[in-house]
Amino acid sequence: MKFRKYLRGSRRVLAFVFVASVIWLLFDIAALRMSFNDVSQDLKEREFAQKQGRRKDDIEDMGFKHPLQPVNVDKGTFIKKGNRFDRKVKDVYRRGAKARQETNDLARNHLNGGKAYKEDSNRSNVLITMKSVVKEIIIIPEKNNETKTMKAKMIGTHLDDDEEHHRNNTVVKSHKDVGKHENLVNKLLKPGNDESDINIDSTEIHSSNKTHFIQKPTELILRGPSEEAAMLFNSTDVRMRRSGRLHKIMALDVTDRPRDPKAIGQFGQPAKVPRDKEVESRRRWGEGHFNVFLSDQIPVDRAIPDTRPHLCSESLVHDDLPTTSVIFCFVDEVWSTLLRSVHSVLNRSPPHLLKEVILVDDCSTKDYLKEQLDVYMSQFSKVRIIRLKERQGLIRARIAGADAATGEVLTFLDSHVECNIGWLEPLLERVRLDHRKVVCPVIEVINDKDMSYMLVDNFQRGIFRWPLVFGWSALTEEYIKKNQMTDSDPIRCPVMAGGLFSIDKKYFYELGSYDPGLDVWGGENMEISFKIWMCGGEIEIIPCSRVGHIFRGDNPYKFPKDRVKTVERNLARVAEVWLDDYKEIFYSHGYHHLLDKSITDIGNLTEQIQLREKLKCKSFKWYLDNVYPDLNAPLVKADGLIFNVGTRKCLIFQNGSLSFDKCDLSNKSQHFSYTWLMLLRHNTSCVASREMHVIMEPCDNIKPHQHWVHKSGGVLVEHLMMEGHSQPMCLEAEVNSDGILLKGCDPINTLQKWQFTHYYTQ
Ligand code: UD2
Ligand code: MN
Repeated sequence: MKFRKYLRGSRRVLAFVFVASVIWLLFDIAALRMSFNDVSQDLKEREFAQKQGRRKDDIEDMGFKHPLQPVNVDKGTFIKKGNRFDRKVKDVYRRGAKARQETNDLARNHLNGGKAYKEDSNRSNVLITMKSVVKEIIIIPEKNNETKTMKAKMIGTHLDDDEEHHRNNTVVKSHKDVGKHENLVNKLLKPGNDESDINIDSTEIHSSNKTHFIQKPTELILRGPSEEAAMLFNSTDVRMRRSGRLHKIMALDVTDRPRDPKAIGQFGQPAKVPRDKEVESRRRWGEGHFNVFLSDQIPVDRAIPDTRPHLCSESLVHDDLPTTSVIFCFVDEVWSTLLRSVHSVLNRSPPHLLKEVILVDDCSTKDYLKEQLDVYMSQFSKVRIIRLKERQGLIRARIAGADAATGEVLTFLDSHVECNIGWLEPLLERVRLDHRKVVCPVIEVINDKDMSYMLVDNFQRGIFRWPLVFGWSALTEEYIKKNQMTDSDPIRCPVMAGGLFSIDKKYFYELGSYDPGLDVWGGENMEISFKIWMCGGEIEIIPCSRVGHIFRGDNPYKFPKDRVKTVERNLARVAEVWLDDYKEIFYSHGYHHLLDKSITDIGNLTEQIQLREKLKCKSFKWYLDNVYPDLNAPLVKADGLIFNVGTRKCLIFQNGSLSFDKCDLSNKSQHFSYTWLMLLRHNTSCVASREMHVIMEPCDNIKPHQHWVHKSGGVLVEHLMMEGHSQPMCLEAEVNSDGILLKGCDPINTLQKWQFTHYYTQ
């Protein structure tokens, strides 16, 4: 009864207000807790991601997955989101009907009397006698289509119906010819069949098991052991090349032996693990963090689809390109992928341009990479192996490789790649044009699971996001249109991926090579990218140059020290040397803990800073404005006046103390900024708490009592909350004295709400 009395009349209203306030307060406390949790959860997640290695973070979560166009060779189409890329396989295995026509002309020339090689007046066609190319013809009757009847695949080339004239000259013409051509192929494939006379469409093509076609260097295919090919080129074409004229990019693809079209993974097709080998294949995954079992089954010199944009095979390069040393650094690389990498360079590079291949063994632990590798590589006079006595990490290993190189241009590659047809000349052409151009091939994807060769989208450039995370992003259509770009034009890149690029050797040393203080792995791509751009160079992706790379989910080698610590230390070195004040953005993205140099030793930076001065490199602001204007990189999070909602006055710092005054944008004493590292800064002084007082003192990023959490959303929106207090403490304006105090946070108190004139981020 008594209780009811209280709930009568105006008391009822009061009681209701009281209960509502209590509930409101409870909600607030819960929300506050949640917002703290948010912050710490966010940090925890970052930490976790770092512990897991940055890769997942970089590639998947941040939308940096390599933009793939998977090619399904069987179906003959590219499949991407609902078959948007309906390109036929003929586009992939592109060698042009014209080129093939010439191959046949050459064959005829040869068989009409040419012996070792034959040159005609306006081009240097070459034929040499080796193993049979025709052995590799396969005929595939096309199902469900009577008129098209069949396709022929010749050394990785699909002959399609739009290439009628070519087909007339070659193997297959129509359905009714199937029998005939099957006989032909059978005849050719018969073991020990050294001589065959084949009659196709009244064109007599004699084929010998010892015959190989070497196409004129401006066009296509060079087949035969690379050393022999090298001799040939040295003897015939170097003369031409030194004359300084132009020629079409050479599409070389040399093999030591005929390629078995049925071999696993041939033509870059996906390979499959047989049922009874699944356990083994799973067991061996860890050796390289990709399908090592399948890699070992795939020929080390397999053919891969020529994925270059159409215009590439027609584009011209200079005859007098500089030579290059190709440098592979590796530690505990899988045998078959290392070999495939080396073979792809030997087989698809014009021999006169390939000065040498340098293998830098970064102190591998695997036995097969010692004597067995020496023996294997001894068959190639161009391959040299350098053994590092101590594990140096890829950065210093690259420097060691560069020091040993004798070519004019250094070409760095990862040790699990496959260089595609015509990959080298387009790179060297750009360096020839300007020795400060640093050029990268398009990095295509060798699938880690089935080892298939996969295309990537066109018009991708290398970029980074905070905190210096590399990724790819497509050029906008607007940009492409404005610059009238075709898919074979070089693409300027703010940063490079890091693994595959060519650089003029002298220029590399002018730039001070890499910062040798960078350890093991990571961050060196940022370092060299900033250095190149800010010190007068350029970075380009060259779409006519394509190299496949196995992207792995994890590093298959050990880090001498902690992986996360190694990478973040490298990044901090880069940020300190190159980012000027923008380094704060880097640190603010989960790397606050690196700021205190007494805890994290990032090493001595004097030489790097001196180098930047010596080279008179431009500022990071210049880089942002000119190279990467689309990056969101405001120097501070917010600035201008700090308006207090409750007093409707602005914070002012004058005569050494903080107070309030009528807001006046023209009054410099009212100008503050809220930095990435959570400081409330006025010139070099910052708002700090001392017990419950608020003072100004010299800014210091590592002092927690200068850190203010200021959010544009959430519960304590517009508050300035002190970081690191057990009880949430906020800045509050004192109405009577125009002073400023530290008080317990109150979400609805407008005296604790502050607004900056400009906000630059969320
Ligand atoms: C990418 C780059 C890689 C490098 C790295 C960041 C591509 C395709 N790859 O990571 O070249 O820039 O980002 O640093 O752009 N290695 C050594 N010693 C070591 C560690 C690695 O020699 O201590 C070798 C390793 O065997 C490999 C190469 O360095 O050939 C690159 O290493 P990765 O393949 O693990 O790097 P990746 O592709 O994940
Ligand atoms: Mn790699």
